[in-house]
Amino acid sequence: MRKKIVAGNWKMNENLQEGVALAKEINEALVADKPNCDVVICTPFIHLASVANVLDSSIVGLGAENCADKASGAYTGEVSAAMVKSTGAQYVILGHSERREYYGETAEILKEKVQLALANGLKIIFCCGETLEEREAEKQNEIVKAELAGSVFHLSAEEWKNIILAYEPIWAIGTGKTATAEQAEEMCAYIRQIVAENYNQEVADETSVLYGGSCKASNAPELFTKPNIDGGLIGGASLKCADFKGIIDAW
Ligand code: 3PY
Repeated sequence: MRKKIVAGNWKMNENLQEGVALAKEINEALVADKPNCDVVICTPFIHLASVANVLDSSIVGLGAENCADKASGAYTGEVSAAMVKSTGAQYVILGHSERREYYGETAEILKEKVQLALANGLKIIFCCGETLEEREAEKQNEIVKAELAGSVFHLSAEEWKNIILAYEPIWAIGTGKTATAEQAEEMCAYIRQIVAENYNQEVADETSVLYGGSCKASNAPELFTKPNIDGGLIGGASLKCADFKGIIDAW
């Protein structure tokens, strides 16, 4: 059975002390009340090593929000997949629309990042999703398929075991607008279908497909009843322990 996952994406929030305190609070809440799903928190690079020290890794996984498309060398300001791994993190988010839009990350760049993350033993939460204009033009399936084909569909079935997909419609990120549970389910089902076409049905059935984009405790229960939605990638609502726990408790 594929994994149910709730993953937090802190984005560029929380200084080091605040981040460690939040991670401790989440860890304590989940040690006291064990989740029915895998839980991961993805933090800015500077938090990773300190947060790794306060998490019980059997209950809360840890991830970065990005990694470099180069292995090492003269790339001022970059953080490699190997460096991420050395902090104790097990996951990395790649392909978030904010990285694609604000930092020019193309399918080719993401493909390099995917290879390096896998080579360094990281699991990847790979994001895809369409803009409002693309949805209005009914191009959402085409866009999502191209994003996956451009960066991850070349992977072997063995490598694919380390891929978690996250469908994040761009029009629902940070806007307070959520896709309806039906819209989210429709796309997550389509994603599973194209994974089956590219690999096979068994691989597709084992792939966790998350929904992201203004997912919160109030809408998670409905989203999580949908057969093709295996959890959430959570932005703002992962920054408060009670809100994040409310989503985890929806499983
Ligand atoms: C959001 O919920 O806004 C996200 O972008 C999660 O990655």
